[in-house]
Amino acid sequence: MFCDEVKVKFEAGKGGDGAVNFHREKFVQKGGPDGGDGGDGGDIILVADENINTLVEFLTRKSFKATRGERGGRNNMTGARGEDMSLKVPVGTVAYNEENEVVVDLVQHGERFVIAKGGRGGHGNAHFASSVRQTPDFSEMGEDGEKVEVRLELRMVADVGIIGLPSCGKSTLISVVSNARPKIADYPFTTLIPNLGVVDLSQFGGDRGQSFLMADIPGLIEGASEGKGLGDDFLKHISRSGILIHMLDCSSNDILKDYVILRRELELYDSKLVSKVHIVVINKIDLIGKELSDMLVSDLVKKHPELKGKILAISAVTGKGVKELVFKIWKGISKRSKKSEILKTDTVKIYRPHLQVDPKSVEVSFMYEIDARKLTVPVAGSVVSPAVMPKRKLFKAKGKRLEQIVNMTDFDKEAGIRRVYDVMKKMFVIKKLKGLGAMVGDYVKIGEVIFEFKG
Ligand SMILES: Nc1nc2c(ncn2[C@@H]2O[C@H](COP(=O)(O)OP(=O)(O)OP(=O)(O)O)[C@@H](O)[C@H]2O)c(=O)[nH]1
Ligand SMILES: [Mg+2]
Repeated sequence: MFCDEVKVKFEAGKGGDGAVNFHREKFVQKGGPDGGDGGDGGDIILVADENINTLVEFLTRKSFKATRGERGGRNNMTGARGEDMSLKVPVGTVAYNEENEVVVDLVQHGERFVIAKGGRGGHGNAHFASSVRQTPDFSEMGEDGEKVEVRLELRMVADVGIIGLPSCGKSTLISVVSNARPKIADYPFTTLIPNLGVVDLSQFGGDRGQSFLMADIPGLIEGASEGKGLGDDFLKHISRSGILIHMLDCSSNDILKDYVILRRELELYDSKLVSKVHIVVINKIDLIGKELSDMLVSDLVKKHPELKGKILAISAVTGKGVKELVFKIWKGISKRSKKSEILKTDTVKIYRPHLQVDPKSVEVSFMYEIDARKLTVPVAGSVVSPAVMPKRKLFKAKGKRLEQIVNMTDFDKEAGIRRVYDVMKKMFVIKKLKGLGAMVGDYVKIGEVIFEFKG
């Protein structure tokens, strides 16, 4: 089975919670804090593998979850890391985020990409010990693992792609020049899925180690862009190819028309495809004499002068002209840089918001005024009763690291809340609130939690 597009959910492992523990020994009443950190959650990693050519695995399983990190232990023991989950994908797999931006384009065998990062393990109470806080009785909870929903799309990475009407002999050609063994038959649409083959030039008298990749895709017909035949969606597999073979069947009634159909369908799918280098191959010349085949070539050139020197007449079955074609392709490939077909970093937006903004920066803004008596969510560390001060301003503090700390705080522990206030001070949230005219008792929302401003 073949599949070249699929939507998948990935959830990395949650970090383990930090531990609260105090060192205990005989004759020692209460030792120092020694609660260890939680282990980080496992990552989910995509790995490009040339031995796979389909995304079909992801059709049967559409959501993946990596394991969580373990809780920290006593004696400063860090919890075990969650296990990473590596998933193999074909070379040429592109991941898009929900905004349809390219997250990654995996074009090389063995290339790896962390598609969902595991959550950080929470710090144990040992981490929070300081000269002024000798017995911290709180720890952080583990951070949630990154959750992403992506669309994976396979765009084969082939140096040369063959396009043509059904039954012109595309699969026959790839089967005689490469290691691909597609089905060949005399009815249209024999090929239902793209085939990829390695062409080894040493088999044609070239040097050892010289090779290129060739792709054969299902046949195109007039109206493919409107979904006729098998449609034109398979053209994405030749979109990275630097050279396109346009194959024509010399036994067709009108190869001039066939050529125009191919060009038009390419243009309608993606106008960038028509500007690629292309070689016209007239196939099955064993069925006609040399005279007739020369005539077809000159007819084509007359109509399309730009094709001069770019047409080859071959017979995939008898092998006539095949070697010449292989070297013509090789010459074309060596001239160009392969890298140009990779979705480059300037067009690739790595969807990692925390890499774009300084994680420690915090933005504080006024939201609106609220009635404290009507608040339905609990306020962390509230001291001013709503009855005393019903009307309050609500502010919002936004920042990656700050929100992360709040999310990892256990609010049942007074000391945990105190730590958040310390962090707010360090990150200048208190100062910024003052600057915005906040009064003692006003509220500040961080993530989903509301705090009281204490001045
Ligand atoms: N006489 C002759 N027949 C050929 C030649 N090349 C291919 N054929 C025949 O043409 C028919 C179609 O060949 P395929 O290779 O399956 O054609 P295709 O372009 O892959 O067709 P689709 O996958 O349906 O688009 C088969 O019966 C082949 O044997 C050739 O050079 N000479
Ligand atoms: Mg075929």
